[in-house]
Amino acid sequence: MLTIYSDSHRLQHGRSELIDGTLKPCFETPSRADMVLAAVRQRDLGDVVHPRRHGLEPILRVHDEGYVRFLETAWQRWSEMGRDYDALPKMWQIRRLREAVPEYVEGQLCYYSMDCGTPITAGTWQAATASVDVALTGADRLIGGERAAFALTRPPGHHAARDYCGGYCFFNNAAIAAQALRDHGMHRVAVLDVDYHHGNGTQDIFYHRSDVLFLSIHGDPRTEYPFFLGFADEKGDGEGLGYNFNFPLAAGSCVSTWFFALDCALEQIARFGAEALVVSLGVDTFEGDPISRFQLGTPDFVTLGARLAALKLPTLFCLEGGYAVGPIGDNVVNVLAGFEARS
Ligand code: OKP
Ligand code: ZN
Repeated sequence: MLTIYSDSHRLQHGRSELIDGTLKPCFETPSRADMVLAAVRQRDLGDVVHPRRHGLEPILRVHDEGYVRFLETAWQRWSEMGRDYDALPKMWQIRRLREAVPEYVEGQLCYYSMDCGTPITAGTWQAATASVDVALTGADRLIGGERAAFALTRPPGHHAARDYCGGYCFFNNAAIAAQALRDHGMHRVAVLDVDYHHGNGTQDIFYHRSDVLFLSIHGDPRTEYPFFLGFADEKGDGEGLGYNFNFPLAAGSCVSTWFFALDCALEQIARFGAEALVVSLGVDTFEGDPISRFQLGTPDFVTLGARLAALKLPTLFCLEGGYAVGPIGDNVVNVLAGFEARS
């Protein structure tokens, strides 16, 4: 399988994250992508190519223009004020506060962020746009007739909604790629999110649409991040009613429970008549993940890949989470190798 990769991911390197009451080094690090790339090479998954630039147009197909312009200018405006540290919001536009977009950069940072764990740095814009290009170059391959491609996207994307960042995500790589597939003649596209955390951003983007089916298997938001979305009764709205499926599972759920949910999701994808599949591939479902609580073992990821291959669809994998840095490469490549073995 072809891998698309860009070194620009390295430009996103947040300093710290608030964990258990103290600032700790960010879980979402450049070493994650390095480890995945190393495993791709070591296990001979296939060629590794650089992305082609696609510009802002495909991004603006799913993201709000004000939000995109904010991200483009945020670091410049933030550092002009003499700040040399990561831009993180300290307040949110919660109930009964003004809804207008603030003018000042710090107010905008609060307005366009979902949490305080998604640092904007000097290199964020470059890294995030390169990550989108990685996903779009993968989508190009599918449009060109290839069976599958692996977009080694970092920073990840699935928590980024139409007009906010969060959960280490700025642009929704998988959603932008799914939209590109639609725009290039694929009539029905399914996005399956297997990351431990609910793909609130992707759900937000496609919630009112029937041409893109969204499905997510994740830790129950009653106890897990992102808390405010990802419940089973969210089924889509308007035209999109019946085209959104959430499979929240209790934190600590066992492997067979997880695979049962996967089977339910795959059945819906087949019923939908998808012409292409985008997989938001987070491997933080791994038993050793430091911030998640499912129990998949490294060999289980081979099974996941094989089950996905059984759909017989052109498939684009976009990397999302996975924070057990040592095993992340094997876990990701196991999915891709399991897929290839059954293709
Ligand atoms: C991003 B992705 C843990 C804090 C977790 C945010 C998690 C973002 C996950 N104590 N904070 O879906 O893997
Ligand atoms: Zn996750």
